[in-house]
Amino acid sequence: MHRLADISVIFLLLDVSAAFRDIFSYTLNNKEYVETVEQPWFRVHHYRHTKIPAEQKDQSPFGKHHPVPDRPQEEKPFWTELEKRTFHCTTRACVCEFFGGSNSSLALDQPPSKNTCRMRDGHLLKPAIRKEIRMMTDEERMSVEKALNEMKRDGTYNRLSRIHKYHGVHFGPAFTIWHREFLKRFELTVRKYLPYPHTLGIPYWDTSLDSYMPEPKDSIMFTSTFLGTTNEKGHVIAGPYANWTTMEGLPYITRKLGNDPEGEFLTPARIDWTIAQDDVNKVLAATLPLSTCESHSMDDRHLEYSHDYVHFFISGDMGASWSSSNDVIFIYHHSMVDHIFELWRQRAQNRTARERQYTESDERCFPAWHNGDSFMPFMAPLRNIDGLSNAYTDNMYEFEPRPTCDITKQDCGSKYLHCDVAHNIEPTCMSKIRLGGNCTGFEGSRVCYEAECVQGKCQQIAAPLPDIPKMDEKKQEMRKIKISPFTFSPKLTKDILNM
Ligand SMILES: [Cu+2]
Repeated sequence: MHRLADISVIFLLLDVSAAFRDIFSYTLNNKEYVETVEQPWFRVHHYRHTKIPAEQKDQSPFGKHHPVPDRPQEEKPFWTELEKRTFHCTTRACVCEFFGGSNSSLALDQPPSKNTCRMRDGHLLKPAIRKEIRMMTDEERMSVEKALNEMKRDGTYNRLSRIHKYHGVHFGPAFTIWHREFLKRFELTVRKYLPYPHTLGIPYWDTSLDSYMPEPKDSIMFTSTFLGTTNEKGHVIAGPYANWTTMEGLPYITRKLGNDPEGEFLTPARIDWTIAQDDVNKVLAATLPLSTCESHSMDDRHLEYSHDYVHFFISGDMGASWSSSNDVIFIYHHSMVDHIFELWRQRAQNRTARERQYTESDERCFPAWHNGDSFMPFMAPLRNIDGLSNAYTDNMYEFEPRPTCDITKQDCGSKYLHCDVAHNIEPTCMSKIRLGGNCTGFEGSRVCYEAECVQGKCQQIAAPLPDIPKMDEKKQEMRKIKISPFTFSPKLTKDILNM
């Protein structure tokens, strides 16, 4: 007889306070058994994703393309005439008119050597560089913040955000590429507001750097230096995006960090899982299939689900697709999603496959607007399949690598990041923790930003920390370091798992 036949009850418990640990409880022969499994994927429990009953097709998000506007308002045109002429472009020569530059020919299919656009000041338009937000210099980050604020003030930010509000594509294979194209357009706009010459693109926020600190909401990201702070109602009232108006006419954006029990950041394990996939359907996945769909798995680690969990963690405006683009986090987060998508493309596909491989149309699995040959909602004349073009990252933008560190170079290249050598097999970059934040398990390390980790809390330091040595001095010092400043302790590892 099969062993499981004796089991009267099986249930899965995930103790929310025990991150990265699943607890399975079994009743066998009237006795209780508990199995604890440590896993790298999730730190909170997620309800299983389920298929939509086929008969509910038209009432469900499967069959409804547009999220219901919460407050229909007077509609201004979404795109300007200039944007309509240039925003489909995926070469710099083609998009040149948007920047008021000039080139020898405006033909769409320029070879790379002719993919030029000379700006009025004589500089050539270069591809935008997308950097992890903590890897930018303060000056670079502040210039992007300034550009975004100008866009917010003159209404451009909210005008573009409305395109996502009403036309954003989710729950299926076109999710990644629709957002890729939307971000490309948003980035072109940001670049116009940035002073020339520059190559800055929209930053990406790699939330896996914040994923395994004791309290992710204590990250340096949630201070006025980066994303800003909120009041007790969740309104963003300090930092670069304080008192931003919303598309719905509110005078502030809202975040409720950690309120949604399903919310969590990306984890390195789930990012690597996506990059390791060889089946296109595991990345361009049918994430909300009908019950009649048999060919698609609904693995909780799918990129779109992982992306959802970040929205849920921030909550407030970010918690719903009709309001998420109110918050600048939407842009930074989707830039990271696009980065993961590109890392997968580069690893799993050659140039030809990148432009051709797309999930096969199947109306039992996803609606027609996800099909490869369908127009991208609100971004015609582009079709979904055009979103797979190599031209995006050949011509328009590129990503700087995610921060890393190793045992010989325990430095992630940013004063806002910490190289953790104690809690992982490999040294890993993580975000620094803000003053007053929970740093349990990191005592003795430099995980606190301009503070010291004492008894599990980032506390004000009596004397300022010495200045970060300049590069040459730093290299010399590295040679002197023989042992890690933070010794591995199994007990500390256990503590952090228990938080
Ligand atoms: Cu979206």
